[in-house]
Amino acid sequence: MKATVVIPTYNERENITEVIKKVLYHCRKKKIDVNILVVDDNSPDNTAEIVRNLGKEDKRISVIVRKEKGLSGAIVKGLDSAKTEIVVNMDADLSHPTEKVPELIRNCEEYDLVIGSRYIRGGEIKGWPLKRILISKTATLMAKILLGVKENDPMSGFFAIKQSKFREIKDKMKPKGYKTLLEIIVRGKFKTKEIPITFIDRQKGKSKLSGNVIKHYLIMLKELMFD
Ligand SMILES: Nc1nc2c(ncn2[C@@H]2O[C@H](COP(=O)(O)OP(=O)(O)OP(=O)(O)O)[C@@H](O)[C@H]2O)c(=O)[nH]1
Ligand SMILES: [Mg+2]
Repeated sequence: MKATVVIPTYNERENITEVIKKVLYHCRKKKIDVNILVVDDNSPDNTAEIVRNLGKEDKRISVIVRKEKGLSGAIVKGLDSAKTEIVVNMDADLSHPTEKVPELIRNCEEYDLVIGSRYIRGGEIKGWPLKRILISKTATLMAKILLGVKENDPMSGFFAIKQSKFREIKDKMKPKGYKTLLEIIVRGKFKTKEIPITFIDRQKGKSKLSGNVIKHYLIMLKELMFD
């Protein structure tokens, strides 16, 4: 069983080695042959250099460095560049449980899209202030009502997808897109499964969230509604 784990990064020097080691460990335990593909947007903190050095010792680890900046573009690049049919996307900051990677991959044999979900029974968020949880839940509810999304956590950054399915919609993805999974769900209408995860707030490194997230989200909702 083969898969690629894409990890988009911007200034994740403090997290990247640990997240890679943990993913490799859990996949080995479950007998999954996994490659790690980091997509770094030329981070000034040398994240890419760290990954390149890891890759010298372990051929499963590689890095793409982009000149552009933007999370969605980086994810699209990673999903498209992987050399396996099953591709996982996850954050570098250890917010997503690395031990769930094998379960996402296994389920992706049957389903086109498998979401690591905070908002189904058994899922939870640790460390977010109430305000942030409420904003996230409101955004999710709006996607359900306005876009007819059935999934409970369409804003998750942790999911597995079949590359062949992703490629069907790749050209429609907005390069400046904001919530990549939501865009994939709306454009793809794939056979989807959600698996509960515990999301833990970032412990190391700085948040990349800009002050304009809510505004950007509303613009994106409008675009997807009238697309
Ligand atoms: N390549 C690339 N990666 C990015 C960019 N922005 C964020 N990332 C990465 O995308 C993942 C999610 O970003 P985070 O900053 O953790 O976003 P968040 O989880 O909403 O916010 P935090 O509370 O800071 O954790 C992390 O692995 C980041 O390093 C970007 O512009 N380009
Ligand atoms: Mg994060």
